[in-house]
Amino acid sequence: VGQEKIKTDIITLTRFLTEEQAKHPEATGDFTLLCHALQFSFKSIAYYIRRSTLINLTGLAGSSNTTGDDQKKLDVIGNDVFVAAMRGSGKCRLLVSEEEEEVIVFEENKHATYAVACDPIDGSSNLDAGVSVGTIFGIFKLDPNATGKKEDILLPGTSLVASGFTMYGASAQLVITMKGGTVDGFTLDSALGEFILTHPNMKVPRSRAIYSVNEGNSLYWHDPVKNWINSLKYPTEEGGKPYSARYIGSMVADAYRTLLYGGIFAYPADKKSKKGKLRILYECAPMAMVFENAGGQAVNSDMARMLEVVPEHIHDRSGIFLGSYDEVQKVIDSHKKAG
Ligand code: AHM
Ligand code: MG
Repeated sequence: VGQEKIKTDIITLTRFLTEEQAKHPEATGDFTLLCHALQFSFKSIAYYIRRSTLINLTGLAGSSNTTGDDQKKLDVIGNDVFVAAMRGSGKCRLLVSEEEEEVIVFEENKHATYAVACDPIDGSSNLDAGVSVGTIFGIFKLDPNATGKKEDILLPGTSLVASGFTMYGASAQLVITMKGGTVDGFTLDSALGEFILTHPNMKVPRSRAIYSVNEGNSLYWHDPVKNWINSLKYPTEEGGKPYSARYIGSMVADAYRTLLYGGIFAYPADKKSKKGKLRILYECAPMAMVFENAGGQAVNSDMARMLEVVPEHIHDRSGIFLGSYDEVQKVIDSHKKAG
């Protein structure tokens, strides 16, 4: 490589966060410190996943989490890493994790003003096969009157100050967005140990003929969902081409592809999973914020804006449709037609 081609002025996540903070004179730096702790947990999880087959981290831990899933050893480790990072940041008051039945209240961080919701390792059914998994996170600024109860975090996605995810794939990709801001993508340079800004200002393509759904559930789908998927597979207009199907079974990986290529990802509520499968606080809402800020849409199975859904319990689930603006609009329109 010629020397002139080597990029020396790179934007690391640390630099990016510092520059973001500088745009907000009122900022205390707490959010930046919280994000530093987050990025450390992503790097650690990436490291353990990469080495899992070598260091006996594949398989079950012999326990199950709150929602009855068998926990993998890596689920437990990912959660422990995350909890420790949030506690150690000093800036996180409350933490909701998919792997923890109750909200964790960090009494030692009494004056911290942030609450975090996370799924430390999402898509863990794919782990032992080396298929991409991810971490999803949402950050809320606590109400000044918050007293550190779980009710303090039963908030709609519109209250998120930041959200995003990291995908542990061929490389680790971090996507982050802040309230009213852009969506920016970083790639972990493992040698440097830094996330490097590689995808500034991401926009989801307006439309794309790709759908991503677990079609094995179609027996249980409600008619509007069946009709919508059929309209993609069997176009009625002259010369219409059917959509392509892509489904990895890791929300983060399916969402990341959808963000880059366009299309739609769906996990609808159905006759078996009446409230859907994915969790509002740490799967649906953070992803919905990413897609809206990237110019896409995200709705629940009632075709309501996902970001406005208020969970009643920390592990509440929802149906979800997210992706390219026009592709989500098609779902909304076909549900309207069904009345
Ligand atoms: P998990 O949090 O237990 O890993 O489950 C969430 C995952 C998502 O990543 C993915 O979109 C979905 O479950 C796949 O579910 P299914 O195997 O039913 O298609
Ligand atoms: Mg999970």
